Amino acid sequence: MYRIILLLTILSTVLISCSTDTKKQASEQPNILFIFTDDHARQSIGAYGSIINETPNLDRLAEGGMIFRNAAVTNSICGPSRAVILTGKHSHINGFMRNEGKDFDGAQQTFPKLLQQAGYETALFGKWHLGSEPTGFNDWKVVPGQGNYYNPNFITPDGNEQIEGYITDVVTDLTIDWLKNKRDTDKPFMMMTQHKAPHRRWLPAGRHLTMYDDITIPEPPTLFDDYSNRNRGAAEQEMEIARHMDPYDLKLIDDLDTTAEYYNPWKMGAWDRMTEEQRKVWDEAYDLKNEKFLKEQKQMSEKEIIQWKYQRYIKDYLRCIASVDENIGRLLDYLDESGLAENTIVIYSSDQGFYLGEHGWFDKRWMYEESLSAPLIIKWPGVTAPGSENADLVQNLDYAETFLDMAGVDIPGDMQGKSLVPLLKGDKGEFRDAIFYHYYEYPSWHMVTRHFGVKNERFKLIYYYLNDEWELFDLKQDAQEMYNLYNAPGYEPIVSDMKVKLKELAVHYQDSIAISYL
Ligand code: SGN
Ligand code: CA
Repeated sequence: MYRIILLLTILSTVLISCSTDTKKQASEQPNILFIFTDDHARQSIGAYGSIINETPNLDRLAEGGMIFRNAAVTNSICGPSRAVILTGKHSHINGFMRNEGKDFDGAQQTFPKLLQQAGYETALFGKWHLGSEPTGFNDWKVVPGQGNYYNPNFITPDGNEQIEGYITDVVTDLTIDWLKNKRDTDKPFMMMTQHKAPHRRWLPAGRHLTMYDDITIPEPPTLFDDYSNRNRGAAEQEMEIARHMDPYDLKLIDDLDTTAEYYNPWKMGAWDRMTEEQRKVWDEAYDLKNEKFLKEQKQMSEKEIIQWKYQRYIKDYLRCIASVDENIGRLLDYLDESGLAENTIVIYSSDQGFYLGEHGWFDKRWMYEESLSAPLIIKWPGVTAPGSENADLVQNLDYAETFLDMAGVDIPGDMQGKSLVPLLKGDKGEFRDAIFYHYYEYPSWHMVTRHFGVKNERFKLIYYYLNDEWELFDLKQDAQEMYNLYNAPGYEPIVSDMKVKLKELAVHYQDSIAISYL
């Protein structure tokens, strides 16, 4: 009898200590689910005040956590944004300054590696776009380059594979399958679910192809911008809905002229990869709409044609967002059903913002608000007040530090951002008085000239160094950034203060190119 009691005592002590251990781990090392899209503009998220679509699942995430109203990137382009996130360092330090160029150096310090060392299991599925293979992940499957919307190919540690389906669904399936069946349940996880959608050429899923058919989406007030009062690069870019969209963007692909400059068999690939069934659904959705336009366009004014292109573009873009939002719902449901939700931090962001017709544009790259901004929503159960908001000047430079801090891991001194954890806990002190930005990819796609700049809570100063032109915007008076105040009388003290701040930040972040111009 005594022995049995002893055994029971030992057993219960073990059980109690076991469960305290689990609790300790649970509270100290939460799971992290990072859901990341490609080119998702905040203007198309309900919680950010969208007037053009609804995103019930992103809104649900925001209602459960904190929405950042002033999150920005440091270099508004895909690969570079991803490299900044992985390293917590500006592009000139992590070495990945532009999409086109040398591969990401995967041997360097990244937050997934540091999380692994701290006991996390790490996984990444979807778009990667850094040239070299992922490092620091226990499991990964990434699309080559930009990837394909339909029946995508994946590069995996065990070779290549093609998965039938629509990419946003496939990437979510891979995520759920890993969480459910593959992960080591003794370890906390860091999961990076990285969608291709809504990247150009905005190919929606079959089930969304006729969504919005019967409505007209409101146009942004600057759709017909004439680029006066701005640096000359604003008029010289190649990202206008009016002039730079080709038949692939507009889904007018049936009668392509194979001798035209835009003709590109690689781009046909997007359509050729569809199964017969997928193609049938596609054709049924677009054929009649296209026929109508092709017939009517001869009678349409130039303005009406731009308006038609805008509607075609924005509807396809929003249909891609519909797939993203649905799949976020699936993931959140899975976390709820599996009991993981309670101890899983969910983050939603995108590699940069995007133009949804503002200034007549699509694409990104500029330090102007639409492309500088990124959505950032974080739900941390038990820590972040549900439905809370933050307006601090945060950047994607801060994500690595934040993830490490969430996991209780020391932030290396050479990372350049700051943890957002105090903000998530409700700290209201000043976080940062200004942010620094530098875009390099020129000449290249869309011809946005190189620039760097500084933004504080009211003003933005940008220097286009190849053209030696400056811009100053007062975001309070001119949220659309239509009037360059750089030479306006009365603004001299602001220009000079902003230049001081710009130099201070260039020095602080050790940006030798920027320093050489200041
Ligand atoms: C592709 C797109 C461009 C886009 C870049 C960079 N062309 O080259 O429109 O700016 O990607 O985008 S496409 O014909 O392939 O659609 S990024 O998000 O990867 O930086
Ligand atoms: Ca992108």
